[in-house]
Amino acid sequence: MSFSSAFESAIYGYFRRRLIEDSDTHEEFSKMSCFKRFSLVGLFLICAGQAAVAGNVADGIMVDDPYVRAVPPGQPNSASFMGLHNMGKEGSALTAASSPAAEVVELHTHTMEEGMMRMRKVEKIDLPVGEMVKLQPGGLHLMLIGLKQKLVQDEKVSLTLTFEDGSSLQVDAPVRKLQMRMKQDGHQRHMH
Ligand SMILES: [Cu+2]
Repeated sequence: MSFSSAFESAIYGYFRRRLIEDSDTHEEFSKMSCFKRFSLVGLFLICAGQAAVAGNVADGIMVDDPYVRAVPPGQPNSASFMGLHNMGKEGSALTAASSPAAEVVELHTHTMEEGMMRMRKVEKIDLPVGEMVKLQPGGLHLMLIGLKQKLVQDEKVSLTLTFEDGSSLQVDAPVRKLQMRMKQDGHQRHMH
């Protein structure tokens, strides 16, 4: 039995009891119960519909090609990249991330300061509705600080992404060697 039919029979049962108690005529009962049943079931469906539309941010986020950069053993930090496609109804933002593989995961971006690329922590990464935001080397990334395990190539690292509304999403990101060559006179540690 579906929820709505259970709901309907509960309402029907209520009005049957009313009929017995009030000794109304059968005709009056039928008219009233039909009308009330219709409006109450209708109200229930409207509420259910709104809940489905509102949903939560995590349900509308599609994660594209997540990965974690492989780093030599002993290196304390790494970074993770992915595309975040907001397919929901409203704009939102990524506000936090965590992983069992690192002490802390921060949201970072890169900025050019005095001709040098530097990375900087950001409070959130905006996710405009309908857009794909790319976390990629040299740009936005998730910074894995204080690695707690070896990052073995092709093994998966679990990441939890938390959005502005508090909803969260779990992502399994494989460890991959970075193909890009961005090493320049000693600044390579800023490059992810
Ligand atoms: Cu960083």
